[in-house]
Amino acid sequence: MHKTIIVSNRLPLQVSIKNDQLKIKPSVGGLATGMKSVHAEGNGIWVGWSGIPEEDLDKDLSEKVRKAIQKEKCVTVPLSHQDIEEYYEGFSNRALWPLFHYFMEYTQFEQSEWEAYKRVNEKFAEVIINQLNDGDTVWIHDYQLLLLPQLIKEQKPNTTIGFFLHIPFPSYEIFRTFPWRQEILSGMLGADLLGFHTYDYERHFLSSVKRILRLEVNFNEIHDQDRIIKVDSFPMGIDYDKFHTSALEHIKKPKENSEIYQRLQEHISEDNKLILSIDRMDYTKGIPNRIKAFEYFLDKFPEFKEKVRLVMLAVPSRSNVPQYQKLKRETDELVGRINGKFATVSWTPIWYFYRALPFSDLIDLYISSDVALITPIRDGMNLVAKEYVATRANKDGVLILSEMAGAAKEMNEALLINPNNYEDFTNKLKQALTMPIEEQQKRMKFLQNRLKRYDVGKWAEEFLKSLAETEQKKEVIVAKKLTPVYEEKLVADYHKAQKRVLFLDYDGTLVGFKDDPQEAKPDDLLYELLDAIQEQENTRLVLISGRDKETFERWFGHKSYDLVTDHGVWLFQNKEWLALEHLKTDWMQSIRPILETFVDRTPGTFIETKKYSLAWHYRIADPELVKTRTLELNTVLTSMVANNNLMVLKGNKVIEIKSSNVNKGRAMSRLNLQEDYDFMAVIGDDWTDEYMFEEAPEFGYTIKVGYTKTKAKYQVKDTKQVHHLLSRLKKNI
Ligand code: GDG
Repeated sequence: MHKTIIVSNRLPLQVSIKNDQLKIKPSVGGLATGMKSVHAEGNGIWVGWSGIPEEDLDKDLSEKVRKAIQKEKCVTVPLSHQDIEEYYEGFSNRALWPLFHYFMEYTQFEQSEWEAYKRVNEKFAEVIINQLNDGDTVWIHDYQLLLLPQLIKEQKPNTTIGFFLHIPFPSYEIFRTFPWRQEILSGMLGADLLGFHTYDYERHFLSSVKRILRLEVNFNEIHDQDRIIKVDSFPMGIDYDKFHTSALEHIKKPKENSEIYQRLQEHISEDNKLILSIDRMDYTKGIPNRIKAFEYFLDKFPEFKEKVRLVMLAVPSRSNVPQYQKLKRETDELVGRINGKFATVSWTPIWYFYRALPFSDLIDLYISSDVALITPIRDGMNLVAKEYVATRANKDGVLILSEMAGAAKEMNEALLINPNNYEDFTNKLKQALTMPIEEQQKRMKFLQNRLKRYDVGKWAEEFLKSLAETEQKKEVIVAKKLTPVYEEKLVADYHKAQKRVLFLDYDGTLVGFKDDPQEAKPDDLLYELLDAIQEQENTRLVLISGRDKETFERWFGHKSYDLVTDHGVWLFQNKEWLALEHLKTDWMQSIRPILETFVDRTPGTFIETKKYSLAWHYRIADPELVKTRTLELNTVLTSMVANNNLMVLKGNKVIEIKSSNVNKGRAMSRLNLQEDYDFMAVIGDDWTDEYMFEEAPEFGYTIKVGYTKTKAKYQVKDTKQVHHLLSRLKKNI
């Protein structure tokens, strides 16, 4: 039975050892809840670090921990103190975390930490590969493991791999500053499905893939050689029922022995309002900003003094990292200053807790607060905002939420603010504190319905469903692949045929793409290969290309293969050029100046002037800009091409304008009709070759280079595979 392996930096367990006594408790985080059913299903396992460095365990204890963890269907990745310091606190939290949250000034790029990051990702890969069987699915979580998808894919190409990023993916302008940007992207692309919280993160990721790796992106699919990688957004939800039910229970039967509860009760009355904020103590959460904005609020609207209180829970986090220590000091000082400034004998404006609270206290905080103030500077999603909504049993309460949290994208009924705009901040806080109950309930109802529907279980289910669909896509590609069986048949048919013909496109088929088209000239190996085929009896070799006749004459004029150039205008046979088509070229005078304006406005593009066509090449231009420009060019050209009997052809990173009467398919059928062949192969890589695939007779082998959509019967990966195939045709092997 196939299993799902969940992978995250930390296991969903709290492992502690006191006086050699081992204690294991399941942790209750959002991810653990969401994955609960996936983890519990069949023989599913969870791979991650236990939280205890290897040096802190002797051999016996280490074995005990391993076994106890195994009972929970978990497998630990052993990490040392040095691993944690360099890979987790170092690279993950001092380089990736600040950069991905747009805190560029906090980033530290250390080569040794990058090495540790690679080393630990490899450790994870090793553990996972030991657990993997054919047909298993792996779902990897978060920024500590960005290289892991590729590490697994390389060793186990048939594994279905999903990856979910819990933090934002920054815009290209930020991501491009990252020293190891290429490696990180390639690492992630080992996955078959990449999930993000919001469409914006997905968009930023695709933009970096296009610009940095220069891969083809079709809507939300990335084409990387023989693979299609899907990218999508899946906004993570919460365990709605758990929060909602706990809230109902607490309201019905308050836990009176809770200190928090007692203190909250002292404050609650008709006139007094509680404002709540809960975050990890992290600079992305906007804690100092929030305190300063609260100070501004009390100055601006003094009528709220002694009437409101901000209850601020900051949970200790990453306290070994200097920026977090600085943030803690700053927060302590700010709270002290503001409480000192406003406090009266009976009132302190801010209640500040720097600690983690038990779940039950968390619920008391949620249910007792009139307003939740969730104002991160940057946040992947923010689950606290969702949890507050879920606990509002009477549908009252107001959520103030920063636009910079991923959650804002699906929580429009909250009061959304820009955390840097203090005016907006204070006005919305006043609006929240004075909002009529009917409006509170109306907004809350909408929010609750959505969160209930798309809860964390649904989130996991949707992700896995989409991941399984990538499997079906793979099968479609596999169906057309020129597998060894088809290859054998082709080679055998070729060798037993009496009369054979090969139509080979040039760029992208026999040679790879170069930034400058003139650099793609044939080398000795290619000549030898083509000569060896041509020299065989009863074999006709035709190179058929969109290239101009002058270039092909220079490159192949001394050879005896047939050449078809300019998409089918000219034929070179027996050392002579024959015009297959008679075409007008006067249209070029009006189209060329248009293309020139596009070259001027699109750096990295150029025009190739052929005898019968004009080509606008954009191989090294910015892919996003090119996308807009090609749309624009198409619109500009539409009316002109219709009047002149022209057509616009979109090739591989080129747009070509030429007579609509001419195409490779038409040329091919003209040549072919003259004789009786019993073997035919047509190989090409782009759109212009589709005409040949369409024209080819049923018995012909039509082969597309690359795995994008095609009418060809078979597909091969790249020019290397074409060379391999051709080399098998030159002699019977
Ligand atoms: C990352 C991304 C993304 C907090 N204090 C206590 C406590 N909590 C629980 C909350 C909530 C969780 O911790 C915090 O989740 P967030 O989503 O708010 O933030 P991050 O920890 O930064 O999480 C974030 C998330 O991943 C999921 O993808 O939303 O953007 O940064 O569940 O309830 N729980 C208890 N005591 C506390 O004192 N028991």
